[in-house]
Amino acid sequence: MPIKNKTLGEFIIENQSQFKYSEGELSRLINSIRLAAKVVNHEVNKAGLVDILGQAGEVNIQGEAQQKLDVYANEKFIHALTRREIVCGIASEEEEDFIRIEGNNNTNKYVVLMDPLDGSSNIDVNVSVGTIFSIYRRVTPVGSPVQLEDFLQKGSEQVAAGYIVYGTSTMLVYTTGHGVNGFTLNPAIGTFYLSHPNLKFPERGNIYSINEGYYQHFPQGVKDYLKYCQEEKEDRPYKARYIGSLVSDFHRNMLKGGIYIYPTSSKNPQGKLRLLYECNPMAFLAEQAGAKASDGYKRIMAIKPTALHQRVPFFCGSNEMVSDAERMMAKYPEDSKY
Ligand code: P6P
Repeated sequence: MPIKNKTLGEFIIENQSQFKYSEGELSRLINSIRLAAKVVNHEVNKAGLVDILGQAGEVNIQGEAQQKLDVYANEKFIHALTRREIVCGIASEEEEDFIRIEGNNNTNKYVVLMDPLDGSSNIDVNVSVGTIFSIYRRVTPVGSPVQLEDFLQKGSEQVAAGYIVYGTSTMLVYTTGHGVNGFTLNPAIGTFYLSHPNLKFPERGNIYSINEGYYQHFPQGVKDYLKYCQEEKEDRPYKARYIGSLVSDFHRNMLKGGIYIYPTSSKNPQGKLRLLYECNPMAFLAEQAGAKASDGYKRIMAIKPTALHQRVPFFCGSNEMVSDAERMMAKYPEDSKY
């Protein structure tokens, strides 16, 4: 008889045998992310009191230095990941270079890449934000200091990935390569409960998410796709929904069906989103939920990274919708200007 309202902890233990490496390690990894998520969630939820508590850089009424929330989130996730003797290196959107964790004689086997607080500019206007994480096994010899190549692995090599969305409720959604499951935090007791088992993107939806303010700067293939979305046909026009927070747009599109696009433009010649800690983890989740993620031409998780903070164009969501967009992009050479 399945446990009613299974907790994240029970779910991890129940499923850790699926994890092809040492069973306990994944549990400790996900548990450290769970802990940091609760700490950050508490701070994000009181951000609205910042005028009382003090702006970033000031001293708040408790006499503590008020930090920018993305700096705060970065520190909390690094601390939680460092304590558990499993991670040998961390790369973060907030850190120029990767961080070596050399405890345990460099015998820790995992690297974590993260965007600790994506969409943080939404905080000031009380709109949801998220944390995105991506987990790999190191490829350099255990026992030696972690190297850049441990981080520059294709997305297809990820062993786990997920996000926390700090929205009307706080959810942790993750995959270890055996489907996608969503857990909702009960803030009263600080416990995540399995609320969305085995999440799947609908094959097609009627929502498209893109910043149309840059329309004039988009490649012609994107302009063609937007016109396709907006024309009067049997299932169109689609609805435009763009929150300005990748995690929130992705989460809604996964539940309802939809496509998220952040293309190249004359303003962002490589696109805006980062391959390693935004696109790859969201692409892993998308594929595990039966959907698709590409740069408009090729699978995101097949791209060989060349730099920690490299950017790529990102088309992600319901299979048939991403395929429609790719069909229009294919009419123009990949390096065609806007
Ligand atoms: P723009 C947030 O900064 C982010 O990385 C994503 O979460 C979001 O979808 C996108 O950038 C918003 O960017 O240029 O539309 O404001």
